[in-house]
Amino acid sequence: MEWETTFQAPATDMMRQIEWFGNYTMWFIVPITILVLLLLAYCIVRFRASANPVPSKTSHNTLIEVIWTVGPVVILLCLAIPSFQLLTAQYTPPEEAKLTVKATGNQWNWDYEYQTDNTLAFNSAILQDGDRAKAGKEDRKVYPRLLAVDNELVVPVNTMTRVLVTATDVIHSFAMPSFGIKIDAIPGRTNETWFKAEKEGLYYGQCSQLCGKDHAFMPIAIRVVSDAQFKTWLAAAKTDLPGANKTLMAEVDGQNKVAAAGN
Ligand SMILES: [Cu+2]
Repeated sequence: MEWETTFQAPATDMMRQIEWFGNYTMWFIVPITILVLLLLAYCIVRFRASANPVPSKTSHNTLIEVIWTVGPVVILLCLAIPSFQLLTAQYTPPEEAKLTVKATGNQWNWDYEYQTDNTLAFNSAILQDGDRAKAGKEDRKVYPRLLAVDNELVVPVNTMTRVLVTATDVIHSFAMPSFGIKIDAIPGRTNETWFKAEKEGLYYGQCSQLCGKDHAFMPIAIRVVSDAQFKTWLAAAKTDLPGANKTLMAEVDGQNKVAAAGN
């Protein structure tokens, strides 16, 4: 959507919590900024040289010193407690993962591997404008330039999904804003994160660690579908990935058209 100024709409409970914390923090930031601005303005006007030619020589005031020490401590505690709770929640999956996928960052695309019986692995790279027609991805609202990819990572809705993240060459970062996840992809090391997407749809993220010339051109696209659609896609994708993707796209687009018609 155009002119968006805040976070993308959350698709996981984790992102909802992050959004809440962001808004909560604003209730501290805005009043403090206004207070400091008003104090500054007052001092500039009230104590300017022409209005106040002989400055006060006061250097200590116990009451004010106690207030400006205790006040910030209380404010920091109010921020720290929910912040640490949120951080803990991000590292504590509420349940065992039902699906594990591995995302490997390369200069400048992603490899995805499904850790299921008969592993499925494929590469996901930015969608070139010349390939749109062939891929059936001509609608730029659904498949935006610089965000759309050739092969999306497909996952089932409402399913605890573990993501193992690593890289082959330099440090990349696997980030999906509407899921509230962002984790570095480091060569020789496996990082782990998780998400549980609550809404079907197509979500976009980008590599979020400067990784060279085409850093801006290695988007991440995750397609969240129903359990049945995922099972069908997974079975078909093992032998024919482009075919499986096309079938899934036709089905999902068909659903959207039905929804748009008001059924
Ligand atoms: Cu990268």
